[in-house]
Amino acid sequence: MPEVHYETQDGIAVITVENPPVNALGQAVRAGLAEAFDRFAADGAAQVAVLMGAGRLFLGGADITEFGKAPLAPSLPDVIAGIEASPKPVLAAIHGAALGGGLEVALGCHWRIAAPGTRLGLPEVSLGILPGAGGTQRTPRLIGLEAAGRMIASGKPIRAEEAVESGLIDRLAGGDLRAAALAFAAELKGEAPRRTRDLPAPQGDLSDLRAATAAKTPGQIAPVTALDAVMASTRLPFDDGIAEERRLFRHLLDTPQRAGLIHAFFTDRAVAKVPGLDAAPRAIDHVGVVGGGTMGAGIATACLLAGLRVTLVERNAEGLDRARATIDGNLDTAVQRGKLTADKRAGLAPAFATEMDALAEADIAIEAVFEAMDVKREVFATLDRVCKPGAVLATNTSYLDVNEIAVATDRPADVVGLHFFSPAHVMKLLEVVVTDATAPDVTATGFALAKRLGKIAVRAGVCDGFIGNRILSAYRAAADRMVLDGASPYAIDAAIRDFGFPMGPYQVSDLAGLDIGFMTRERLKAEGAPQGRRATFADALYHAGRLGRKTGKGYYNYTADKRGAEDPEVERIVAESRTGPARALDADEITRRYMAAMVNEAARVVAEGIAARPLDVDAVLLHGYGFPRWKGGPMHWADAQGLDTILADIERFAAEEPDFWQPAPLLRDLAREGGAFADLNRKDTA
Ligand code: 3H9
Repeated sequence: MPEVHYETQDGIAVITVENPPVNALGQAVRAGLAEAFDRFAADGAAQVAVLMGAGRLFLGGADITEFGKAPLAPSLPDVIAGIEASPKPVLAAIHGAALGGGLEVALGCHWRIAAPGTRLGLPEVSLGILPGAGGTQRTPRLIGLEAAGRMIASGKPIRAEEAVESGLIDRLAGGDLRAAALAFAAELKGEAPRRTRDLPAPQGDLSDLRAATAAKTPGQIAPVTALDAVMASTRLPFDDGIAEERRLFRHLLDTPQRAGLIHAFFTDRAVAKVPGLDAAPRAIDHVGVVGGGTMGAGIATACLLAGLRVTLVERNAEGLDRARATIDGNLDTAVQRGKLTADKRAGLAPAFATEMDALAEADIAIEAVFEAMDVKREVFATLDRVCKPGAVLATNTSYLDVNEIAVATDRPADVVGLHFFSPAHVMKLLEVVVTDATAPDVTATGFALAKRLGKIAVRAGVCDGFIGNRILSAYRAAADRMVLDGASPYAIDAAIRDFGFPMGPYQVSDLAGLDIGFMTRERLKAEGAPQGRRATFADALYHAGRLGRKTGKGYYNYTADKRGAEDPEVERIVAESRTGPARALDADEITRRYMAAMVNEAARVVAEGIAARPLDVDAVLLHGYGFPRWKGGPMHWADAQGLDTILADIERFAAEEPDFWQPAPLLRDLAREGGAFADLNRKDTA
């Protein structure tokens, strides 16, 4: 049960919020705070109050699980107004983090002291809302309009060291925070409260920041609306500014973007809780990487950045030189981007070897060699021979059958797929591909490694493409069909960007290289996979040497414009590859087809157990494929549209091309029962 403790010491009331894990400001905490400050007002023995958080941080903000439900009194703005109105001084003593409503509580206190390294921030826009408990009015009064605007529109926390310079906090605590706070409070005895609301209204204008924010966060409502609330502080008296903030906050609370972003927040945390998996991970300290191409070097970089010991094996000295150069480049870029200090960078390097025996003591070996089954099987047979008992043997394949790779060893229970996304030291997603034989503690080790690397791991079953690439190939096939039917690739890219993806599918092709898609089509043909209508225009571009960015031309022409210009030559090649008359498809129709294909295949992936829950699909598309976070992922988005709407679309498309557009049974059943994908998340995580 959440508790707000009250104790007095030497004329100082110490009020401590204890609501693990993050001291969220749910109804019980708000009521407890109001009661504690009433008690302080009436307590003749207490001249000053110190407000603290128990556990690892001060206050983590409003209780996000209450959003979307009926509001419960007392409201956070009222509780904060009560604290600020206290006739006796109140000091916030902050450690760990003060976020969102947590920082707003601190701003309602009269003074603030923080432990070094504490993070202070107003991250509400990342949840689709704005600081709704006075943050947009008090922050600019304390630190100025521009600094407050930047902090609120970005949602990024700042460190206490920076906060003390800007005036957001008054002091850094040396040593023990409680002792430092009590000493500060003793100085404040008899002082008149210093209320943020009484500071002069800030002056200035945020039009430039608003324009820059709108350009940086296209499609999102919260960041610019938050700036509108901050601007209100310049023209309205404090109480009217608070009322305006409240109005805008309530408006955002009701938007689908808020629902999508909060779904994404909880999804990021829920994916690690794999239903039925409770094994402890194996210890990982020493990582072996086999293969030093872009992928292997990226994996090695990610492990080095996480402080792991790395040994990288390549076939020969040239291979090692290439790997070394790539890793050096990755680390140098990390320094340039401020992600790594030059000092730390100097100590980071893998051990290099040309013999697999060098992996004898590795706790995990991650293979990232050429994507061919015979090559992989040979590597795994060798790993089986050289690696110590208990080592995890992982493959980074993006589509090959991991079951088949596993049986190249005499220890298939130790084999798992770890599908990194390129660049592996940057991309957040890791698919942990579990075979028929993978031991639970090996799966758990994949998740533990991901956490260590700062990545989001998602459990996936074995199939061609696992979760992400399998769904990608379905929506990409829908896009290709639209091109064959009459849509221009540029119109498709534009519609998909408008939906919120950073790039359309043909821009992605240009980035990846058209040879990749061509090779996949050839492979599937050789494997006898059902072909359907082939993207003949993509073959024609490939044969014309238009392989994408790397050759200067693909779907777009990069020779004059680095961002890529539309090219009439491509329109001609596409038109020539059509077998029937071109028909018009508008942006709405394009988006409907693209999304229906994505959701339909995702439903199959869930029904087959390739993804354990719909939320696992959402996490994969959000972190690996650029799905707009404020739409929550394809399954959340589909629920928000109504599954009956998606089903009706698929049935309409099926009337034209039944081979391709068969409704997934899970989608059809849920739509007919009036159910939602979210119901399956709840059932499996209960
Ligand atoms: C706000 O304040 C609005 C106001 O302006 C206006 C109000 C009127 N509520 O992340 P972790 C759960 S908006 C409920 O793994 P960490 C989380 O789901 C809020 N639950 O820990 C997880 O649950 P589980 C502004 C929350 O140490 C568990 O706590 N605040 C909340 O890696 C542990 O979380 C924010 O946006 C919450 N506010 O990181 C801060 N926060 O164990 C959001 C967490 O069942 N929170 N949970 O999976 C964070 O950024 C991180 O949780 C934090 C700790 C940095 C605090």
